[in-house]
Amino acid sequence: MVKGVIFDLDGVITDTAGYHFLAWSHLAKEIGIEIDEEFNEKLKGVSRMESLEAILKYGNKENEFTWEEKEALATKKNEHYKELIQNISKKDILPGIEALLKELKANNIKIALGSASKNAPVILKQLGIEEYFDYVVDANQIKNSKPAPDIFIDALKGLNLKPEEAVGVEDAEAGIEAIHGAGMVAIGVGVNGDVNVNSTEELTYDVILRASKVC
Ligand code: B16
Ligand code: MG
Repeated sequence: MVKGVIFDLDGVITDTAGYHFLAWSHLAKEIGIEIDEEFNEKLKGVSRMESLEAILKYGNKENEFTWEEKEALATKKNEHYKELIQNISKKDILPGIEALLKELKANNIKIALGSASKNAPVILKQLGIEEYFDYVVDANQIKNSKPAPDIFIDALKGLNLKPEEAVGVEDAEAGIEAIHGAGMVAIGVGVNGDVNVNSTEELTYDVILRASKVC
């Protein structure tokens, strides 16, 4: 029987991918690189610095910047991103998610957040759903980002659960790999996991129970 669910943030709880894309494409343009939405798919679930490295590689500019310059570029992107997300609120919670969080709570299922975003705590607060979460881990606390399993391993520890007692929910390939690396069953939202849904609207308590039977 499932005792806990570990949720990804961007693309599962709320959709900030569009804001990440706006901020990255603006920065990339400044250094002479054009990125499109198709390329942006590759950045989902990937850490800030690794996203920048991927963009530089895509534009054949991976050897043009020092580490300090790269840090400055990443900070600039994040400042722009923070401006873009400052008006995020309850209306931006993806369909079905708050009802699911309520149902999980009512059934005594523990809930954690495992996000590669250093902005995750601020976003959760803006969405007004922090009280549902028994444990929150993001890239501020964990060195190795997805697809490394570290974030999900830490979330399991935080919930005091074994891998076979929890399921992970992700919208990115890197995240599914991280959930599997932590030894858990993965539910894919628009991405291939062990149990799949097309959108968060389909992510019901029944789907969680179905996934837990795969455990
Ligand atoms: P930040 P998730 C990930 O969040 C995003 O999917 C990814 O596009 C982003 O680059 C990463 O967070 C880092 O975000 O710059 O805010 O630290 O999907 O793991 O919740
Ligand atoms: Mg995501």
